Amino acid sequence: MEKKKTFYITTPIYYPSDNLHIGHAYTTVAADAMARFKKLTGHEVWFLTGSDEHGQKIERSARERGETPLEYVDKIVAGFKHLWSSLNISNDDFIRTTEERHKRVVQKFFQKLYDQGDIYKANYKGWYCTPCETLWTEARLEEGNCPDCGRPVEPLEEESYFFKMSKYADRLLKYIEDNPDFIQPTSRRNEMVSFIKSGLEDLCVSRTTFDWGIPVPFDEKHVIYVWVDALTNYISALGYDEENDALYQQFWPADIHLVGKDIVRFHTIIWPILLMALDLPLPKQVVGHGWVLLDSGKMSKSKGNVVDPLVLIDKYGVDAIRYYLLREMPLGADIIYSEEALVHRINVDLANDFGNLFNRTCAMVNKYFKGQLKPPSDPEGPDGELLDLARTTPAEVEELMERREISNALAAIMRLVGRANKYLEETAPWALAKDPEKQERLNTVLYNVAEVLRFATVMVSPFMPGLPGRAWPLLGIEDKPQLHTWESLVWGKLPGGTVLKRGEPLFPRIDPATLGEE
Ligand code: ME8
Repeated sequence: MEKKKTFYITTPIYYPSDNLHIGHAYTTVAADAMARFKKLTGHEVWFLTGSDEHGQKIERSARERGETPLEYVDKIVAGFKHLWSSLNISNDDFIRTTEERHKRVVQKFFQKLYDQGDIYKANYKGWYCTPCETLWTEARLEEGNCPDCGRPVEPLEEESYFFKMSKYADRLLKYIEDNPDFIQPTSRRNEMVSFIKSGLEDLCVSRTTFDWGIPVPFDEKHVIYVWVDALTNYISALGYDEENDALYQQFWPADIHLVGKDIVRFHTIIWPILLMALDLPLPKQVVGHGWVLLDSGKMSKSKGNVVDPLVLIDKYGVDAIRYYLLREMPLGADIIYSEEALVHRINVDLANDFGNLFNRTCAMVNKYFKGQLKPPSDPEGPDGELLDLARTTPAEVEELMERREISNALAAIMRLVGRANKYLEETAPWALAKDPEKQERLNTVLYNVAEVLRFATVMVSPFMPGLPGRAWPLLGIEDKPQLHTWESLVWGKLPGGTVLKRGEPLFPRIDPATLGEE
């Protein structure tokens, strides 16, 4: 048997300093859609997410609440896991940086860099942004504040270990030039290239003024810098440098690190250089997506404007929320979240277009043929255009997903759904039904639309994984898994004799007047 191609995708490991909001949910849902899509199209997939539990920020938050850091993060991490299961996330593993399996790998990693002379001790004098967990030299500050988030920084002077990052700058630049897909989208790549060209400083990789972290193995009064600790999760979770490293052997290098644009720099400069220093393969691609913003700017607990995904799931259903996020966010761009836009998207695409195509089709097949379709006759009239679109859409979706354009991939699927709705208007089965001589034509028209619904359901399944379970019974093929696969998207596989059922609407229309009601 041919060996399946592998696909390893990761999300950032989130800080358990607070509960997650709709922005974090976007990253994980997008990674999940990519993972599921690759699985559907025949890959061996490993999908990793987790929590980044060390560092000064977490230690402070725990102290403010009178808890130990571990007591504090345990509760929040349980919330992360609950959110991911509520969002139907199919991760294969969840790594916590407080786990022994992670700490061991980080310490060995650090020790190797030290042993080969890439880490040295010096005095650090600079500035620290605690929310970003980032050290800055005076020259990089913008008006005295953190150049990333604009918040105030704190002076820092301590004895630290440094990693010789500057030594590898030219090699990294060459790698980025030789691998134009390494940083996506291109706008992010350009930013990173100019950041490197402006000069890389050596990286301060240990701290002594707090102790919530992984100890430096050869000097225990230092803890390892939280970003070095965190980035290593992508290989520690695979068992790199451990006795059982089968997952590492199978899945590294990662195909995609999906991250928000705020942390592209860590993933495309610090992380590849750390790997390069140890002669390890670099991730194939880092995709930096945009932000989910609110009218009032970025979501933050202190502004009290955080959108809780669990509330939305309760209200609108998980598939609708996933669809909204994935359809709305073009690769690399920001979106402004509003509940009005969410409801509008659900009503237009899912209730009026997709759900309605199901309702109309199942209702007509039941009314005219007591539910049972027969094999179609030869195509005529507008059939050709519909069939052509159905035949070409899967390849188009695959190509768009390869370009990481999730929103466009969904738009392509919805174009087929929209075309089928238009086809019903053009062929007017309700008029054909009145003519006893047109019964064969009526069957063909309804068969074609039912087959489009099968195609569309298979194609949207990675994005709305809850949908197929509700849709297959309506199409009468819940017990025919061979018709749910990507390979089954060959026109005409829906068997004649299939019995379609009527059911509850898949996506009930939401009355915009109910907006804001809990
Ligand atoms: O940065 N819109 O964790 P974090 C879209 N622990 N995405 C958003 C968002 C928004 N408004 N807000 C957050 C960390 N995100 C580190 C990562 S990885 C080795 C360590 C998403 O909890 C986005 O993906 O601050 C961003 O990169 C991530 O959450 C940051 O999560």
